[in-house]
Amino acid sequence: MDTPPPLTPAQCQQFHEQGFVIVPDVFDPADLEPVRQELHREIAKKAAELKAEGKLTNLHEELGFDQRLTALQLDSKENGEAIIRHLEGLRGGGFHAPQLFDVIAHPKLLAKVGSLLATDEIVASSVYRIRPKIPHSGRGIVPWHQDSGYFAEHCDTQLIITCWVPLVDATVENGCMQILPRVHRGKVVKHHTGGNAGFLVIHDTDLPDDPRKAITAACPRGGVVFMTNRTPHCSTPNTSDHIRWSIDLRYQSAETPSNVGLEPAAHDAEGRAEPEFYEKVAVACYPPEADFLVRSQRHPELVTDYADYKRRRELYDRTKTDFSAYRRWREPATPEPVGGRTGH
Ligand SMILES: O=C(O)CCC(=O)C(=O)O
Repeated sequence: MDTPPPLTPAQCQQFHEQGFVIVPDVFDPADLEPVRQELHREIAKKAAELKAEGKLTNLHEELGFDQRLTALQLDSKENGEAIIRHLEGLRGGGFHAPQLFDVIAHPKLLAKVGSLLATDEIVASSVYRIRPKIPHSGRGIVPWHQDSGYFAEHCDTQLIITCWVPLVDATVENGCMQILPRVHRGKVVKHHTGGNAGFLVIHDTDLPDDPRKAITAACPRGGVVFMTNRTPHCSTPNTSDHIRWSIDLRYQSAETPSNVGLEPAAHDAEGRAEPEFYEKVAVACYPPEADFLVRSQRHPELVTDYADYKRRRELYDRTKTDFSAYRRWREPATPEPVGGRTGH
């Protein structure tokens, strides 16, 4: 295969000046077909499990990738939520199939990310999310935030790139993102806990600019929205008749603090690792989830393959964590969200 092209100088300039760039043709839509099909298979598998447990009767097998979860959710909100939680990629068993890893480590994407980070030493984060935004359902509506709101404070001034990859054409009707441009060089502003669906939220009055200046980040399937970790963004309701599927992936330079190479030596009965592990892992921008090297000129032998990505993700998953993205923003006496779940 030919070496995939980096971003053009004009695209890099837009990213650095405005805090985002939308590139409509990073992938061929066919490159995303395996992950779409695997997600669809996973929905079928989960639905069959729920049926075997007596929790549903209609599997909605006749419906396609952008419809089936809506029907399952309409029949039972509880079942729909259980399937969404299983797919979204959070700690606790989230989706990490080979087809997803193939997107994370895709040479076409890494070529573009490398041009924004100005390096060939690239670390990917396990802080990725898979978002099936169901029509007319509140759950997928993400309030204003900066991704740094969820990372450890010592990484506020680092560059962590979010690559937002739609698996269907993302439009204003199906609830694509809104992005506030040209303010990403400012600080991480105050976030509050208790936003829609448990997300963090920046109140309009704390936004670094008038939200009416937001741009609508429509993006076709095959395209990618690249953003910085301090770019304020949110997403709007899905008023269409189909599911808005997307994946958001995160990358940083290998020079940026990460937990690459760090692993617990042992666990106690509660899943706690040895104290030295927690001391060392605290340097990472998001200590509870495994980072992994996906591209390296200097150490190609250390680039993570699928088996190691899976092993590291599962190992971190089993390791009890002290880090909570919410602690930084919690008003005194606000309880932690149920299960201490974190998510962008
Ligand atoms: O997909 C969405 O609707 C929101 C995505 C988002 O907030 C993120 O990637 O940080």
